[in-house]
Amino acid sequence: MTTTKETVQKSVSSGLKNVDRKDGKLALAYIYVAFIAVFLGGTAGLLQVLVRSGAYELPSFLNYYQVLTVHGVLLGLVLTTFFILGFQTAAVSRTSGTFTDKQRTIGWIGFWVATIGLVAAAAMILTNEASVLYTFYAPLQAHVVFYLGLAFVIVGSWITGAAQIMRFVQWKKENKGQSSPLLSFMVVVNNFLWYVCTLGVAIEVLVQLVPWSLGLVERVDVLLSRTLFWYFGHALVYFWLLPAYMVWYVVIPKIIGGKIFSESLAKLAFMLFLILSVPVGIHHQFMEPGIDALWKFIQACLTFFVVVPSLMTAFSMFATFELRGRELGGKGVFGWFKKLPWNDSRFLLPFIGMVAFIPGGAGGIINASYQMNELVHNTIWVTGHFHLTIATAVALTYFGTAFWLIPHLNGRKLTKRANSMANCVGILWAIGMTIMSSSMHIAGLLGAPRRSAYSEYGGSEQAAEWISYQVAQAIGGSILFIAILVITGLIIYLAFFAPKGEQDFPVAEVAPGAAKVPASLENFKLWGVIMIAVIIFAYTIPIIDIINTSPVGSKGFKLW
Ligand code: HAS
Ligand code: CU
Repeated sequence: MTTTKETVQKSVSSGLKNVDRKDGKLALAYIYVAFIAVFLGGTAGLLQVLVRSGAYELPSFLNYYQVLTVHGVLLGLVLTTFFILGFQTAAVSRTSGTFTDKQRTIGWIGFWVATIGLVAAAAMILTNEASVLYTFYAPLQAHVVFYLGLAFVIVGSWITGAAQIMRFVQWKKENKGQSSPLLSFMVVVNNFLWYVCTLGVAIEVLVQLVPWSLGLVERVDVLLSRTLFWYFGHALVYFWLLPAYMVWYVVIPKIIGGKIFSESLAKLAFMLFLILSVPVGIHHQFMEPGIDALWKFIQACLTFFVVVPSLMTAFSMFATFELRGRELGGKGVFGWFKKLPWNDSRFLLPFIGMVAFIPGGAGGIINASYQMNELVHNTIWVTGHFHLTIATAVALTYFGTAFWLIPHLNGRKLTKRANSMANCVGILWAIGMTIMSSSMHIAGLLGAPRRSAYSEYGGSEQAAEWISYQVAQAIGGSILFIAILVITGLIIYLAFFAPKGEQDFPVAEVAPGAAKVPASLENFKLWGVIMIAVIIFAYTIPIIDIINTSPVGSKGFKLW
């Protein structure tokens, strides 16, 4: 077992250290499932844009909302959760050291629990028993096996997450008084965030939806279920984002030959996400009656606070790029820009993601601006927003990471040609998403609804305005589908056919002369207490109100 203090420390500081093969297998299992989801979910996406262009009709055995459920569940829930658990396992093993056999076994138990859950939920969607979209809002009612399947995915993620935390705690014990390895620290923050936010959806599913779909109770409190969902749902988007930030903060500086701008800033940003990601969920419910305007306003303000750690991240990234570019002789205000390694897919894909996150984040701020939300809520503008954030900033970072991480874990190499193909993915994605997401934003402002199949609304003039944008969406979406095919080919190549070799797992060092990280930033108890306090503040009164004032509840509906 390689868990002595010396080996652990070597693993933290050395440049080229392989993740242990056995840990790698667990990470790969998760990552492969994630990419099966990419292929199937991407195919569903293609069908959707074609339907909405008005030029294509689905075969009679498929309905639009079933396809949309496949798309949202596979890409929004499965790709993300499975990739994150795989990446985080590798990241902890790389920076805290190899897992013990016991920790690894726990990791595998989590994988199987999650995978069994996934298969059960997928079977329900495919048999058209659960066309309830990825947010499974009541009163749409799915088969109970769908809800239980999702619950298993979450429990599985808790178990594997626990193994990652155990490895980190072991490192802490063996290295008392030292500041913890940044990447592992970030993983642990993300897992804590996940534990606290998934409690909301677990209560929704187990206490409300399961008994209701079994027929044990007739009615469900819809507003309560949606509030519990969004207590989880907004933090969910940061659970997706933080692994991308891990790559931006820790991996990218190494790839460009630079250093981490500030470890303290990075740790502070993550702790701010920990305390602010959950108590903002009501910004998804501004338009819902039954929640007092004061609490909507308070959570709108908290949402503006949670923008701050992203602004800190933007600042830190610009600083990293500029410092490195100048070191290489870049002159003038933007001279450094030319010095970045544009041919390296490990850099290019996450970088395109960062660029997309600028309008994506700005759109988020518009959404969060209470009154402006009236204009965009439930329009396809919101779909445009999250295709820039999750489906570009985050997804392209995941893809660019998988292309070096898979060969790192299975002892192969990202060859020059595979690297060029990966760059093609980045460029196709940038073009396809610019076309698709821009037209979604514009059509949304013109009133086009989201989550709706093709309709001319009885020849309405307003609906006629949307058609050209829907055609543009189909063009953008088709380009994205070509990218998905290239991605699938690349993943198969890297998994089974790429030449054997050593592929680095880049982990940057901190800039020399940096001040020691303040101990308070490592104090999980302190930040945990603040987190719980803010959540209790933001949610207690709204939830009591909802429970006290809700009408009798709703029966289940199956509208598909
Ligand atoms: Fe959002 C709806 C508000 C971020 C995902 N969001 C959604 C939905 C999803 C989603 C999936 O307030 C739909 C849910 C559903 O199905 O109903 N969102 C925000 C805000 C932020 C935000 C304030 N969202 C995200 C992220 C997501 C995501 C991240 C996924 C990963 N969102 C909302 C609201 C709604 C919403 C409302 C409800 C709408 C409704 O009515 O239904 C913020 O976190 C954004 C902060 C980000 C920034 C950008 C920082 C920029 C960086 C890049 C730097 C670039 C560099 C490169 C260095 C301030 C870090 C520079 C190089 C150059 C060359 C320029
Ligand atoms: Cu949100």
